[in-house]
Amino acid sequence: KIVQKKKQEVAEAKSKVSLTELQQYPLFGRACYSLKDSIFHPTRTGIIAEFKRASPSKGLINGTSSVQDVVKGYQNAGASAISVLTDPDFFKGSLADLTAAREVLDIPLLRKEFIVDIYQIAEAKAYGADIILLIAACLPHQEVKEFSEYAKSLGLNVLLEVHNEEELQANIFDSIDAIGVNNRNLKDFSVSLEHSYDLVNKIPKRFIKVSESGISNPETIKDLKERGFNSFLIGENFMKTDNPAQAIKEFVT
Ligand code: IGP
Repeated sequence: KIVQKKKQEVAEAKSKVSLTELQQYPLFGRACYSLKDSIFHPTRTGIIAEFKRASPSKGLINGTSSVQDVVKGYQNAGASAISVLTDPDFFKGSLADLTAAREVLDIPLLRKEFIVDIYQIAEAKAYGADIILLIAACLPHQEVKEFSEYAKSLGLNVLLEVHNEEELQANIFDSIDAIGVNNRNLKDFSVSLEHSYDLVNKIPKRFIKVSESGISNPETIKDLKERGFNSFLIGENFMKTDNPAQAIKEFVT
């Protein structure tokens, strides 16, 4: 359902700005930061901190914080990367948020989006992203391969999101940098860290391992690290407070 809606959104966007035109945007030519270097950077935490105003499961999470203040705070607290939702309907995000974040960051930036077309990958680059997300549940594996190869050709880092072993095994490609295990079930929104525990040892060694969603205390990170995760994608836990920048600071100290 979401895939059909996104395909329609892409068709509209393409009719306004062609792929060739996107390639002329100033940010399209920039060199991306390496996700791996930032995850393993000695003074950073491995956290990918997310700017998330709303979600389908929670509705409005934070309607007041400014994107630039929040992501700067995340970076100052030692985040290894920043995730910005660009979906307007379910998450109240935009490509303008992505570019605003880019302007104040010097760590990798993820365009968090349901990607169903190459065009959105070019858009990610043109609006300042360093990383794209590909969701295995939304894409046939041939497209995961094709899309990730295209992203690599633009110098982007690729994060593949999986929920189970079948999705993982079907989508192991050289063009993927990181594998994220989503602890949230996209059908009923229930969250369980068991997804991460089950899959971590099935992810081949060369991938950065990311545990995504439902992380709300530092002990969980310690536990996930001991089990082999390198990175932790956290949104709501910070965004639900009045001051997400302060919340991450307290979380990491
Ligand atoms: C963040 P949380 O529970 O910390 O807010 O989760 C992130 O993992 C979540 O926003 C997410 C997501 C997604 C959102 C993971 N995969 C795919 C939209 C689409």
